[in-house]
Amino acid sequence: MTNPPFLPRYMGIATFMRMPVWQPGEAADIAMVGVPFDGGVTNRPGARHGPREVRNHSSLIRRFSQATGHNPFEAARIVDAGDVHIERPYNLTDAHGDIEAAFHAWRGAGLKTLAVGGDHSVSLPILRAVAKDRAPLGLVHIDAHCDTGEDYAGSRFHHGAPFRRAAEEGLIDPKRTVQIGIRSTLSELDQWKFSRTSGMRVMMIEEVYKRGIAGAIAEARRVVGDKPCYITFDIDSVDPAFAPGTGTPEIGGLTSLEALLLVRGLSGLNVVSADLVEVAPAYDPTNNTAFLAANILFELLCVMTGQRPPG
Ligand SMILES: [Mn+2]
Repeated sequence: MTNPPFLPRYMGIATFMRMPVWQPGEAADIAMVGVPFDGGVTNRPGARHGPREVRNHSSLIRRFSQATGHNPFEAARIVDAGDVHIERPYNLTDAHGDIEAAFHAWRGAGLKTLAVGGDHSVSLPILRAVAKDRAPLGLVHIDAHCDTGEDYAGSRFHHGAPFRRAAEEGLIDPKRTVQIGIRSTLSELDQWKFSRTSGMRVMMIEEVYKRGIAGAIAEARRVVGDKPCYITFDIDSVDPAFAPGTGTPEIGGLTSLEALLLVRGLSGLNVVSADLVEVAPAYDPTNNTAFLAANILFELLCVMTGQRPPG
């Protein structure tokens, strides 16, 4: 077996962060997993191709955070546990069932998961598994959209409503949910009414701009507190100048640096698992979106492996 850190980064099979492929029964702490499903999109498809492209670009990630000195690969046993095998991709709720079952199995094996989507609808079946027996979880949700919408085209389940469903099912605590980076035009002025009426803390991009990243971090930490929480990062929170490879881009978003700093600032929270979603590589011939996603995943790994909050 080659030693990935010393193998040239363009060589070898492109697992997430060049970590070993996990086999059931092996001891590990954090499984990076792919969720190649985009049957829940309301507009442009393509996020099913996210995991493979992010795996490719994650080979560029090195071991240490230069900012904090943290090495997540030393702090925890991190593996690539492969993709959810979605046996029934043509039916949305069946596919969600396949996703949920896979995350139950990973959790049953004692693994925290860092999942790569897939459209944002996949966060709901993930939360069903991750929150089981310890619900409700707090939620840090970084996104251009609140994703707490009404039914769409006759479906309760789509990528614009997972956190409404998650709150209704008692998986997340709306009072310990913060949504950061929200912007864009709307179909209806009160499209995210559920966020407001359920008590979620919605931080629009204008507020992030006014507070600055440090202020946004402080507010997110206040809302979520010390109890167990989940982090979900939608790549469309970042401006399409940096991350055009996504199904529902919105201008006026975070810079790539702001996104890295924001995630890094969550260090010390009690994070049980996390995901990054909505990378649709076909819309970005530069592949910078997947490369950014890989770097955000590195920051999430640092947060999940006991990185001390930067001072
Ligand atoms: Mn989203």
